[in-house]
Amino acid sequence: MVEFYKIKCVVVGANFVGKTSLIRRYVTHKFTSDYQATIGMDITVKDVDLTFGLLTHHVTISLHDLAGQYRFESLHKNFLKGADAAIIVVAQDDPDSLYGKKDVHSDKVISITDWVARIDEANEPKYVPKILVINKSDLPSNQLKDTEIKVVCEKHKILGAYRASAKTGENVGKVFQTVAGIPLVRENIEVPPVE
Ligand SMILES: Nc1nc2c(ncn2[C@@H]2O[C@H](COP(=O)(O)OP(=O)(O)O)[C@@H](O)[C@H]2O)c(=O)[nH]1
Ligand SMILES: [Mg+2]
Repeated sequence: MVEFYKIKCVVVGANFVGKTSLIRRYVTHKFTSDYQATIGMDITVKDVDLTFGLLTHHVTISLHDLAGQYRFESLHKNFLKGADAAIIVVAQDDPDSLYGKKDVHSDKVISITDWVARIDEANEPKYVPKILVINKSDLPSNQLKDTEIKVVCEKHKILGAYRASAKTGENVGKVFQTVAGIPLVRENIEVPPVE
């Protein structure tokens, strides 16, 4: 028995944290170190099969990759609208990607708190499940401790947080498998009638 689901998943986070690389790693199993800033947005469609024993669920995820730059902020609301899931990406060697900052080029780095607020605002009253990815786990410099990540996730009701690397592929599959599971849970939850 196969059930089909289609979801929109937005991938957000500061510039240079590895959003495009994570998507590319998951979809093409490749990593390139040439840096290509995303202009506007890219949409990549990926089919994922989730099998629970005898049952297989076929989930089509359209991954929407947004340029993180402040100057594209006017695009954000339309981009975020209709999201069924969100992947928020930070880089372990860049605490600003978690906490936000104004940088030297007066290009604002949006904090996770702000991303969560924007995602929720664009989709209210619908709740959008969110996964945090702490990317670049292959780098020796880790400036984000588990304890501080957990504090942020609890505050924002984030569903899962994975340390991952687009470079080595560590945990990348798990991130997208978790996303693929989101529509299954949402559609199948039923509130029992009050007796
Ligand atoms: N070491 C390391 N570098 C990465 C990783 N992911 C991305 N990068 C590099 O970080 C830079 C920005 O990546 P990109 O995917 O374009 O970031 P985006 O701006 O968030 O889409 C590029 O030079 C990538 O090669 C990773 O997991 N480990
Ligand atoms: Mg990009």
